[in-house]
Amino acid sequence: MVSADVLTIAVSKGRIFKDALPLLARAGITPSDDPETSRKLILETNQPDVRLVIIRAADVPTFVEYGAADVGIAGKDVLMEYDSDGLYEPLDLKIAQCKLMTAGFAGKAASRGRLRVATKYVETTRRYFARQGRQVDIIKLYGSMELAPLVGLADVIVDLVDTGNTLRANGLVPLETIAEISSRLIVNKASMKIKHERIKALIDGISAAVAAKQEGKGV
Ligand code: PRT
Ligand code: MG
Repeated sequence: MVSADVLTIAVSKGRIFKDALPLLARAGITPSDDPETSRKLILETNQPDVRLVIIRAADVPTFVEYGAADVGIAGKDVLMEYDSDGLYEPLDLKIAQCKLMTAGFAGKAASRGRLRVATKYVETTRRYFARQGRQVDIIKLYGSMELAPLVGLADVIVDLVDTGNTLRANGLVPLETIAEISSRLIVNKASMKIKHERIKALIDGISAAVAAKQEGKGV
């Protein structure tokens, strides 16, 4: 449960952690260990009352909604799929940016039957095609989505695309953009009330860091 004196921040290692680190640093928070080399799942920070919990990207909204963490950093792709109104999403961190897209073979005629779509984003994919009134069969995969069209498992995939290199390497092309993705700061609703001052200060600090970085980029 939410502890009254400690602020717990949930974050996944990998690309989100790497990009979030400088933002947290500018907000005054420096972890004591590197999660890429440490096996610790709870990292202390330079602030005695702030700690990080290191979890799988897709688990971040769950930890925050249930109050196991006060705050979290999660990709919009994960939040769309989690689809809960039990969280606040006060800030776009503009990190780990990419697009959620459909992809498949270039110029391939639509198959006669229902389109078969392989993805790990089942709910988001279902909503996207339903909104367009297109009937599809969705095949849930946990990874290596690009393989599905190559071996005849699906006609198209729905996956994240950044440079497009992964698609290209597998002879696929990006087709339709479903959503622009970046990582968001999310906050537990009870924590937002109980720890309002501290969370407000954290949001302001990180928000200033995001703005400074965007200015540095000339955005
Ligand atoms: O790795 P793990 O199974 O633990 O979980 P995860 O794959 O969800 O975590 P991670 O760290 O790989 O991704 C975390 C978050 O990073 C995602 O939820 C997105 O919000 C964000 N992100 C940003 C990306 C990418 N860009 C991205 N390019 N996540 C994944 N990719 C993958 C994509 O799935 C594809 O395989 O990179 C490949 C495409 O990249 P390009 O450059 O070849 O187009
Ligand atoms: Mg991954």
